[in-house]
Amino acid sequence: MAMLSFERKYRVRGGTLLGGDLFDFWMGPFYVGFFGVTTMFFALLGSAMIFYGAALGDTWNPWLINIQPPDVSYGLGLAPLTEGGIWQVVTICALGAFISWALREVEICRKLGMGYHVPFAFGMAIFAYATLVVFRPILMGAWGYGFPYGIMSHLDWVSAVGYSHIAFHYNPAHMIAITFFFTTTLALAMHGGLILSAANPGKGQLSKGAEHENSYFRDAIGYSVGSLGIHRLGLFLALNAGFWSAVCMIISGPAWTKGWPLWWEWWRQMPIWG
Ligand code: 07D
Ligand code: 07D
Ligand code: U10
Repeated sequence: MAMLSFERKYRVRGGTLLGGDLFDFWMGPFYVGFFGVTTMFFALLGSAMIFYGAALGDTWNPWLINIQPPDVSYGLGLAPLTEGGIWQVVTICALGAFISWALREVEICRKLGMGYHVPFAFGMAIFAYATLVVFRPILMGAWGYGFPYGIMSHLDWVSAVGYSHIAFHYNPAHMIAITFFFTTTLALAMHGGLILSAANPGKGQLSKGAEHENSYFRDAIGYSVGSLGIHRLGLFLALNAGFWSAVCMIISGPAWTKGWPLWWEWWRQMPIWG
Protein backbone atom coordinates (compact mmCIF):
# COMPACT_ATOMS: atom_id res chain seq x y z
CA MET A 1 0.00 0.00 0.00
CA ALA A 2 1.28 3.47 -0.82
CA MET A 3 2.65 5.48 2.07
CA LEU A 4 0.53 8.50 2.96
CA SER A 5 2.36 11.86 2.80
CA PHE A 6 2.44 12.34 6.58
CA GLU A 7 3.33 8.78 7.53
CA ARG A 8 7.11 9.11 7.08
CA LYS A 9 7.19 11.94 9.65
CA TYR A 10 5.54 9.75 12.30
CA ARG A 11 7.48 6.53 11.66
CA VAL A 12 9.87 7.21 14.52
CA ARG A 13 12.27 4.79 16.20
CA GLY A 14 11.85 3.70 19.85
CA GLY A 15 9.02 3.49 22.36
CA THR A 16 9.15 -0.31 22.28
CA LEU A 17 8.37 -2.25 25.48
CA LEU A 18 10.31 -5.35 24.43
CA GLY A 19 12.75 -6.32 21.71
CA GLY A 20 14.46 -2.92 21.45
CA ASP A 21 15.26 -2.19 17.80
CA LEU A 22 14.83 -5.79 16.68
CA PHE A 23 11.27 -5.61 15.32
CA ASP A 24 11.04 -1.82 15.23
CA PHE A 25 9.94 -1.53 11.59
CA TRP A 26 6.86 -1.35 9.38
CA MET A 27 5.51 -3.76 6.74
CA GLY A 28 3.34 -1.83 4.33
CA PRO A 29 0.98 0.20 6.52
CA PHE A 30 1.44 -2.07 9.59
CA TYR A 31 3.80 -1.42 12.49
CA VAL A 32 5.39 -4.81 13.37
CA GLY A 33 7.20 -4.68 16.77
CA PHE A 34 7.82 -7.64 19.10
CA PHE A 35 4.10 -7.82 19.88
CA GLY A 36 3.17 -7.80 16.18
CA VAL A 37 5.22 -10.99 15.83
CA THR A 38 3.60 -12.55 18.94
CA THR A 39 0.13 -11.48 17.68
CA MET A 40 0.81 -13.25 14.37
CA PHE A 41 2.21 -16.31 16.14
CA PHE A 42 -0.82 -16.76 18.42
CA ALA A 43 -3.37 -15.83 15.75
CA LEU A 44 -1.92 -18.28 13.21
CA LEU A 45 -1.50 -21.10 15.73
CA GLY A 46 -5.01 -20.53 17.18
CA SER A 47 -6.59 -20.44 13.71
CA ALA A 48 -4.69 -23.60 12.73
CA MET A 49 -6.08 -25.34 15.84
CA ILE A 50 -9.62 -24.23 14.89
CA PHE A 51 -9.07 -25.71 11.39
CA TYR A 52 -7.74 -28.90 12.99
CA GLY A 53 -10.82 -29.07 15.22
CA ALA A 54 -13.06 -28.43 12.21
CA ALA A 55 -11.30 -31.19 10.25
CA LEU A 56 -12.10 -33.64 13.08
CA GLY A 57 -15.72 -32.48 13.14
CA ASP A 58 -18.45 -33.33 10.66
CA THR A 59 -18.94 -30.01 8.85
CA TRP A 60 -17.04 -27.27 6.99
CA ASN A 61 -20.09 -25.01 7.08
CA PRO A 62 -18.54 -21.90 8.72
CA TRP A 63 -21.73 -21.21 10.70
CA LEU A 64 -21.75 -24.71 12.19
CA ILE A 65 -18.06 -25.33 12.97
CA ASN A 66 -17.90 -25.87 16.72
CA ILE A 67 -14.92 -26.20 19.07
CA GLN A 68 -16.28 -27.43 22.42
CA PRO A 69 -14.65 -26.86 25.80
CA PRO A 70 -13.88 -30.03 27.81
CA ASP A 71 -16.59 -31.81 29.79
CA VAL A 72 -16.99 -30.38 33.31
CA SER A 73 -15.71 -33.74 34.66
CA TYR A 74 -12.19 -32.61 33.64
CA GLY A 75 -12.50 -29.81 36.21
CA LEU A 76 -9.65 -27.33 35.94
CA GLY A 77 -7.24 -29.91 34.48
CA LEU A 78 -5.92 -30.32 30.95
CA ALA A 79 -8.06 -32.41 28.60
CA PRO A 80 -6.90 -34.57 25.65
CA LEU A 81 -6.81 -32.53 22.42
CA THR A 82 -9.85 -34.22 20.92
CA GLU A 83 -11.91 -33.88 24.12
CA GLY A 84 -11.67 -30.15 24.71
CA GLY A 85 -7.89 -29.76 24.63
CA ILE A 86 -8.18 -27.97 21.29
CA TRP A 87 -10.52 -25.44 22.97
CA GLN A 88 -7.94 -24.97 25.74
CA VAL A 89 -5.11 -24.31 23.26
CA VAL A 90 -7.35 -21.95 21.24
CA THR A 91 -8.21 -20.06 24.46
CA ILE A 92 -4.51 -19.62 25.31
CA CYS A 93 -3.82 -18.47 21.74
CA ALA A 94 -6.78 -16.06 21.76
CA LEU A 95 -5.63 -14.46 25.01
CA GLY A 96 -2.03 -14.38 23.72
CA ALA A 97 -3.13 -12.67 20.51
CA PHE A 98 -5.52 -10.17 22.18
CA ILE A 99 -3.01 -9.17 24.88
CA SER A 100 -0.20 -8.93 22.28
CA TRP A 101 -2.42 -6.69 20.13
CA ALA A 102 -3.12 -4.43 23.14
CA LEU A 103 0.63 -4.19 23.91
CA ARG A 104 1.38 -3.41 20.26
CA GLU A 105 -1.19 -0.59 20.56
CA VAL A 106 0.68 0.65 23.65
CA GLU A 107 3.98 0.71 21.69
CA ILE A 108 2.32 2.73 18.91
CA CYS A 109 0.96 5.20 21.51
CA ARG A 110 4.46 5.55 23.00
CA LYS A 111 6.01 6.21 19.58
CA LEU A 112 3.44 8.91 18.89
CA GLY A 113 3.60 10.42 22.38
CA MET A 114 -0.11 9.76 22.93
CA GLY A 115 -2.11 8.56 25.96
CA TYR A 116 -3.04 4.88 26.38
CA HIS A 117 -6.82 5.35 26.06
CA VAL A 118 -7.29 3.06 23.03
CA PRO A 119 -5.37 0.05 24.42
CA PHE A 120 -7.12 0.60 27.76
CA ALA A 121 -10.49 0.43 26.02
CA PHE A 122 -9.52 -2.75 24.16
CA GLY A 123 -8.35 -4.07 27.53
CA MET A 124 -11.95 -3.88 28.74
CA ALA A 125 -13.09 -6.18 25.89
CA ILE A 126 -10.27 -8.60 26.72
CA PHE A 127 -11.33 -8.45 30.38
CA ALA A 128 -14.93 -9.36 29.43
CA TYR A 129 -13.70 -12.28 27.28
CA ALA A 130 -11.34 -13.49 30.05
CA THR A 131 -14.25 -13.31 32.49
CA LEU A 132 -16.24 -15.74 30.32
CA VAL A 133 -13.48 -18.27 29.56
CA VAL A 134 -11.04 -17.96 32.51
CA PHE A 135 -12.27 -16.18 35.67
CA ARG A 136 -15.83 -17.58 35.74
CA PRO A 137 -14.79 -21.17 34.87
CA ILE A 138 -12.08 -21.03 37.59
CA LEU A 139 -14.62 -19.81 40.16
CA MET A 140 -17.05 -22.55 39.10
CA GLY A 141 -14.36 -25.23 39.12
CA ALA A 142 -14.28 -26.40 35.49
CA TRP A 143 -13.13 -25.17 32.06
CA GLY A 144 -16.34 -26.74 30.76
CA TYR A 145 -18.20 -23.58 31.80
CA GLY A 146 -16.44 -21.53 29.09
CA PHE A 147 -18.31 -20.81 25.86
CA PRO A 148 -17.77 -22.96 22.74
CA TYR A 149 -16.02 -21.45 19.71
CA GLY A 150 -18.51 -21.48 16.87
CA ILE A 151 -20.73 -18.87 15.27
CA MET A 152 -24.05 -20.57 16.09
CA SER A 153 -22.87 -22.70 19.02
CA HIS A 154 -21.81 -19.66 21.04
CA LEU A 155 -25.34 -18.29 20.64
CA ASP A 156 -26.76 -21.59 21.94
CA TRP A 157 -24.46 -21.24 24.98
CA VAL A 158 -25.64 -17.68 25.71
CA SER A 159 -29.24 -18.83 25.44
CA ALA A 160 -28.72 -21.93 27.61
CA VAL A 161 -26.87 -20.00 30.35
CA GLY A 162 -29.55 -17.31 30.20
CA TYR A 163 -32.46 -19.76 30.62
CA SER A 164 -30.61 -21.70 33.34
CA HIS A 165 -31.24 -18.56 35.42
CA ILE A 166 -34.95 -18.56 34.37
CA ALA A 167 -35.08 -14.93 33.19
CA PHE A 168 -31.65 -13.42 32.66
CA HIS A 169 -33.18 -9.96 32.17
CA TYR A 170 -33.73 -9.84 35.96
CA ASN A 171 -29.93 -9.91 36.55
CA PRO A 172 -29.34 -6.37 37.91
CA ALA A 173 -25.80 -6.03 36.48
CA HIS A 174 -27.12 -7.21 33.05
CA MET A 175 -29.64 -4.32 33.29
CA ILE A 176 -26.87 -1.82 34.03
CA ALA A 177 -24.70 -3.19 31.17
CA ILE A 178 -27.61 -3.04 28.69
CA THR A 179 -28.41 0.52 29.76
CA PHE A 180 -24.76 1.49 29.12
CA PHE A 181 -24.82 -0.22 25.67
CA PHE A 182 -28.02 1.60 24.70
CA THR A 183 -26.70 4.93 26.03
CA THR A 184 -23.46 4.44 24.06
CA THR A 185 -25.37 4.13 20.76
CA LEU A 186 -27.57 7.10 21.68
CA ALA A 187 -24.46 9.20 22.42
CA LEU A 188 -22.72 8.12 19.20
CA ALA A 189 -25.82 8.86 17.10
CA MET A 190 -26.16 12.31 18.69
CA HIS A 191 -22.44 13.07 18.27
CA GLY A 192 -22.22 11.75 14.69
CA GLY A 193 -25.42 13.60 13.82
CA LEU A 194 -24.26 16.86 15.41
CA ILE A 195 -20.82 16.89 13.75
CA LEU A 196 -22.22 16.05 10.31
CA SER A 197 -24.99 18.61 10.63
CA ALA A 198 -22.44 21.34 11.47
CA ALA A 199 -19.98 20.24 8.75
CA ASN A 200 -22.63 19.77 6.01
CA PRO A 201 -25.31 22.42 6.55
CA GLY A 202 -26.46 22.22 2.91
CA LYS A 203 -25.37 23.47 -0.49
CA GLY A 204 -23.98 27.04 -0.54
CA GLN A 205 -23.86 27.45 3.24
CA LEU A 206 -20.73 27.84 5.38
CA SER A 207 -19.72 24.92 7.61
CA LYS A 208 -20.34 25.65 11.29
CA GLY A 209 -18.03 25.00 14.24
CA ALA A 210 -17.97 24.40 18.01
CA GLU A 211 -20.09 27.44 18.94
CA HIS A 212 -22.98 26.25 16.79
CA GLU A 213 -22.58 22.73 18.18
CA ASN A 214 -22.73 24.01 21.77
CA SER A 215 -25.64 26.33 20.99
CA TYR A 216 -27.64 23.49 19.44
CA PHE A 217 -27.70 21.44 22.64
CA ARG A 218 -28.08 24.50 24.90
CA ASP A 219 -31.20 25.43 22.89
CA ALA A 220 -32.50 21.88 22.83
CA ILE A 221 -31.75 20.53 26.32
CA GLY A 222 -30.32 23.50 28.23
CA TYR A 223 -26.74 22.18 28.50
CA SER A 224 -23.83 21.22 26.25
CA VAL A 225 -21.21 18.77 27.50
CA GLY A 226 -18.64 20.25 25.06
CA SER A 227 -16.37 18.93 22.31
CA LEU A 228 -13.86 17.24 24.59
CA GLY A 229 -16.57 16.22 27.07
CA ILE A 230 -18.57 14.15 24.59
CA HIS A 231 -15.48 12.04 23.85
CA ARG A 232 -14.81 11.53 27.55
CA LEU A 233 -18.46 10.60 28.04
CA GLY A 234 -18.40 8.21 25.06
CA LEU A 235 -15.38 6.36 26.38
CA PHE A 236 -16.87 6.27 29.88
CA LEU A 237 -20.17 4.83 28.63
CA ALA A 238 -18.53 2.20 26.42
CA LEU A 239 -16.05 1.08 29.10
CA ASN A 240 -18.90 0.71 31.56
CA ALA A 241 -20.91 -1.36 29.07
CA GLY A 242 -18.06 -3.90 28.93
CA PHE A 243 -17.32 -3.71 32.64
CA TRP A 244 -20.90 -4.35 33.81
CA SER A 245 -21.21 -7.18 31.28
CA ALA A 246 -18.26 -8.86 32.97
CA VAL A 247 -19.88 -8.22 36.37
CA CYS A 248 -23.22 -9.69 35.28
CA MET A 249 -21.50 -12.95 34.33
CA ILE A 250 -19.03 -13.24 37.21
CA ILE A 251 -22.02 -13.22 39.58
CA SER A 252 -24.12 -15.67 37.49
CA GLY A 253 -23.02 -19.05 38.83
CA PRO A 254 -20.19 -18.16 41.21
CA ALA A 255 -22.38 -15.90 43.39
CA TRP A 256 -26.01 -16.64 42.39
CA THR A 257 -27.10 -20.09 41.20
CA LYS A 258 -30.88 -19.63 41.36
CA GLY A 259 -33.14 -17.88 38.90
CA TRP A 260 -32.53 -14.14 38.68
CA PRO A 261 -36.20 -13.21 39.41
CA LEU A 262 -35.70 -14.77 42.88
CA TRP A 263 -32.85 -12.37 43.63
CA TRP A 264 -35.43 -9.59 43.89
CA GLU A 265 -37.04 -11.27 46.95
CA TRP A 266 -35.00 -8.90 49.14
CA TRP A 267 -37.24 -6.14 47.85
CA ARG A 268 -40.43 -8.02 48.77
CA GLN A 269 -38.95 -8.95 52.17
CA MET A 270 -38.23 -5.35 53.19
CA PRO A 271 -39.78 -4.66 56.61
CA ILE A 272 -41.32 -1.41 55.40
CA TRP A 273 -44.08 -3.38 53.61
CA GLY A 274 -45.33 -4.40 57.08
C1 07D B 1 -18.07 -5.22 14.09
C2 07D B 1 -15.60 -5.69 14.69
C3 07D B 1 -15.30 -6.84 13.66
C4 07D B 1 -15.41 -8.21 14.26
C5 07D B 1 -16.14 -9.20 13.76
C6 07D B 1 -16.17 -10.60 14.44
C7 07D B 1 -14.77 -13.98 14.29
C8 07D B 1 -15.34 -15.34 14.64
C9 07D B 1 -14.62 -17.68 14.26
C10 07D B 1 -15.84 -19.45 12.96
C11 07D B 1 -18.70 -6.18 16.92
C12 07D B 1 -15.20 -11.56 13.74
C13 07D B 1 -15.60 -12.98 14.04
C14 07D B 1 -13.29 -13.85 14.25
C15 07D B 1 -15.10 -16.41 13.58
C16 07D B 1 -15.01 -18.96 14.08
C17 07D B 1 -14.58 -20.03 15.05
C18 07D B 1 -17.34 -6.09 16.35
C19 07D B 1 -17.03 -5.67 15.11
C20 07D B 1 -16.98 -9.02 12.53
N1 07D B 1 -18.42 -13.26 19.84
N2 07D B 1 -22.46 -12.81 19.78
C21 07D B 1 -21.42 -12.29 16.86
C22 07D B 1 -17.57 -13.10 18.78
C23 07D B 1 -19.58 -13.63 22.68
C24 07D B 1 -23.42 -12.88 20.80
C25 07D B 1 -20.89 -11.93 15.51
C26 07D B 1 -16.21 -13.15 19.25
C27 07D B 1 -20.03 -14.02 24.03
C28 07D B 1 -24.74 -12.64 20.25
C29 07D B 1 -19.52 -12.61 15.48
C30 07D B 1 -16.28 -13.30 20.66
C31 07D B 1 -21.44 -13.50 24.05
C32 07D B 1 -24.50 -12.38 18.88
C33 07D B 1 -19.24 -12.75 16.97
C34 07D B 1 -17.69 -13.37 20.99
C35 07D B 1 -21.78 -13.35 22.62
C36 07D B 1 -23.14 -12.47 18.64
C37 07D B 1 -20.83 -10.43 15.27
C38 07D B 1 -15.19 -13.36 21.65
C39 07D B 1 -21.60 -12.21 24.81
C40 07D B 1 -25.13 -12.08 17.62
C41 07D B 1 -19.90 -9.72 16.28
C42 07D B 1 -13.80 -13.65 21.24
C43 07D B 1 -20.67 -11.13 24.39
C44 07D B 1 -24.02 -11.88 16.55
C45 07D B 1 -24.12 -15.23 14.77
C46 07D B 1 -19.72 -8.22 16.08
C47 07D B 1 -24.27 -12.90 15.45
C48 07D B 1 -22.73 -12.19 17.30
C49 07D B 1 -17.95 -12.95 17.44
C50 07D B 1 -18.21 -13.64 22.29
C51 07D B 1 -23.07 -13.13 22.15
C52 07D B 1 -19.52 -13.97 14.84
C53 07D B 1 -15.04 -13.03 18.33
C54 07D B 1 -19.85 -15.44 24.37
C55 07D B 1 -26.01 -12.70 21.04
N3 07D B 1 -20.39 -12.65 17.71
N4 07D B 1 -20.61 -13.34 21.86
O1 07D B 1 -20.14 -7.62 15.16
O2 07D B 1 -24.73 -12.61 14.40
O3 07D B 1 -19.04 -7.64 17.11
O4 07D B 1 -23.94 -14.21 15.75
O5 07D B 1 -15.39 -13.18 22.83
O6 07D B 1 -26.33 -11.98 17.37
MG1 07D B 1 -20.49 -13.23 19.76
C1 07D C 1 -16.84 -10.86 25.42
C2 07D C 1 -16.11 -9.83 23.18
C3 07D C 1 -14.61 -9.72 23.43
C4 07D C 1 -13.88 -9.59 22.14
C5 07D C 1 -12.57 -9.52 22.00
C6 07D C 1 -11.97 -9.33 20.63
C7 07D C 1 -11.22 -11.10 17.43
C8 07D C 1 -10.44 -10.65 16.23
C9 07D C 1 -10.43 -10.25 13.82
C10 07D C 1 -12.14 -8.92 12.59
C11 07D C 1 -18.33 -8.26 25.88
C12 07D C 1 -12.19 -10.49 19.69
C13 07D C 1 -11.43 -10.22 18.40
C14 07D C 1 -11.65 -12.52 17.51
C15 07D C 1 -11.28 -10.60 14.99
C16 07D C 1 -10.78 -9.50 12.78
C17 07D C 1 -9.75 -9.20 11.76
C18 07D C 1 -17.56 -8.57 24.70
C19 07D C 1 -16.88 -9.71 24.46
C20 07D C 1 -11.63 -9.57 23.17
N1 07D C 1 -28.82 -9.37 26.48
N2 07D C 1 -26.50 -12.26 28.11
C21 07D C 1 -24.67 -9.81 27.51
C22 07D C 1 -28.43 -8.11 26.06
C23 07D C 1 -30.48 -11.88 27.05
C24 07D C 1 -26.77 -13.59 28.45
C25 07D C 1 -23.79 -8.65 27.22
C26 07D C 1 -29.54 -7.42 25.47
C27 07D C 1 -31.42 -12.99 27.37
C28 07D C 1 -25.54 -14.26 28.77
C29 07D C 1 -24.78 -7.51 27.02
C30 07D C 1 -30.64 -8.29 25.53
C31 07D C 1 -30.50 -14.11 27.75
C32 07D C 1 -24.55 -13.30 28.54
C33 07D C 1 -26.05 -8.23 26.75
C34 07D C 1 -30.15 -9.53 26.15
C35 07D C 1 -29.20 -13.44 27.94
C36 07D C 1 -25.16 -12.12 28.15
C37 07D C 1 -22.97 -8.87 25.95
C38 07D C 1 -32.02 -8.07 25.05
C39 07D C 1 -30.46 -15.27 26.81
C40 07D C 1 -23.13 -13.10 28.53
C41 07D C 1 -21.94 -7.81 25.66
C42 07D C 1 -32.42 -6.78 24.42
C43 07D C 1 -31.72 -16.09 26.79
C44 07D C 1 -22.84 -11.65 28.08
C45 07D C 1 -19.58 -10.76 29.60
C46 07D C 1 -20.63 -8.20 26.18
C47 07D C 1 -21.93 -11.00 29.05
C48 07D C 1 -24.25 -11.07 27.89
C49 07D C 1 -27.15 -7.59 26.24
C50 07D C 1 -30.89 -10.68 26.44
C51 07D C 1 -28.08 -14.11 28.42
C52 07D C 1 -24.88 -6.60 28.20
C53 07D C 1 -29.44 -6.02 24.94
C54 07D C 1 -32.49 -12.65 28.33
C55 07D C 1 -25.43 -15.69 29.20
N3 07D C 1 -26.00 -9.54 27.19
N4 07D C 1 -29.23 -12.13 27.45
O1 07D C 1 -20.47 -8.79 27.19
O2 07D C 1 -22.26 -10.30 29.93
O3 07D C 1 -19.64 -7.87 25.43
O4 07D C 1 -20.61 -11.34 28.81
O5 07D C 1 -32.86 -8.93 25.15
O6 07D C 1 -22.23 -13.93 28.73
MG1 07D C 1 -27.69 -10.72 27.51
C1 U10 D 1 -11.43 6.27 14.70
C2 U10 D 1 -11.41 7.68 15.00
C3 U10 D 1 -10.87 8.62 14.09
C4 U10 D 1 -10.36 8.16 12.86
C5 U10 D 1 -10.36 6.76 12.56
C6 U10 D 1 -10.90 5.83 13.45
C7 U10 D 1 -12.03 5.32 15.69
C8 U10 D 1 -11.66 10.88 14.55
C9 U10 D 1 -8.97 10.00 12.11
C10 U10 D 1 -10.82 4.31 13.11
C11 U10 D 1 -12.13 3.81 12.57
C12 U10 D 1 -12.33 3.21 11.35
C13 U10 D 1 -11.22 3.01 10.34
C14 U10 D 1 -13.72 2.82 10.98
C15 U10 D 1 -13.92 1.29 10.69
C16 U10 D 1 -13.61 0.40 11.85
C17 U10 D 1 -14.46 -0.54 12.41
C18 U10 D 1 -15.87 -0.75 11.91
C19 U10 D 1 -13.96 -1.40 13.54
C20 U10 D 1 -13.75 -2.85 13.08
C21 U10 D 1 -12.48 -3.02 12.27
C22 U10 D 1 -12.29 -4.04 11.40
C23 U10 D 1 -13.34 -5.08 11.16
C24 U10 D 1 -10.96 -4.19 10.69
C25 U10 D 1 -10.14 -5.26 11.41
C26 U10 D 1 -8.79 -5.37 10.73
C27 U10 D 1 -7.67 -5.69 11.35
C28 U10 D 1 -7.64 -6.03 12.79
C29 U10 D 1 -6.38 -5.72 10.54
C30 U10 D 1 -5.94 -7.13 10.27
C31 U10 D 1 -4.44 -7.09 10.16
C32 U10 D 1 -3.60 -8.11 10.11
C33 U10 D 1 -4.10 -9.51 10.03
C34 U10 D 1 -2.12 -7.81 10.18
C35 U10 D 1 -1.78 -7.33 11.55
C36 U10 D 1 -0.34 -6.92 11.67
C37 U10 D 1 0.51 -7.35 12.62
C38 U10 D 1 0.05 -8.25 13.71
C39 U10 D 1 1.94 -6.91 12.68
C40 U10 D 1 2.64 -6.85 11.38
C41 U10 D 1 2.69 -8.19 10.75
C42 U10 D 1 2.60 -8.39 9.42
C43 U10 D 1 2.47 -7.26 8.42
C44 U10 D 1 2.61 -9.78 8.83
C45 U10 D 1 4.02 -10.42 8.76
C46 U10 D 1 4.30 -11.18 9.95
C47 U10 D 1 5.44 -11.08 10.72
C48 U10 D 1 6.56 -10.12 10.38
C49 U10 D 1 5.65 -11.96 11.90
C50 U10 D 1 6.10 -13.36 11.52
C51 U10 D 1 5.14 -14.36 11.99
C52 U10 D 1 5.44 -15.41 12.87
C53 U10 D 1 6.78 -15.55 13.48
C54 U10 D 1 4.40 -16.41 13.16
C55 U10 D 1 4.79 -17.83 13.01
C56 U10 D 1 3.63 -18.70 13.12
C57 U10 D 1 3.61 -20.11 13.26
C58 U10 D 1 2.24 -20.80 13.39
C59 U10 D 1 4.83 -20.97 13.37
O1 U10 D 1 -11.88 8.09 16.09
O2 U10 D 1 -10.74 9.90 14.43
O3 U10 D 1 -9.88 8.97 11.92
O4 U10 D 1 -9.91 6.37 11.50
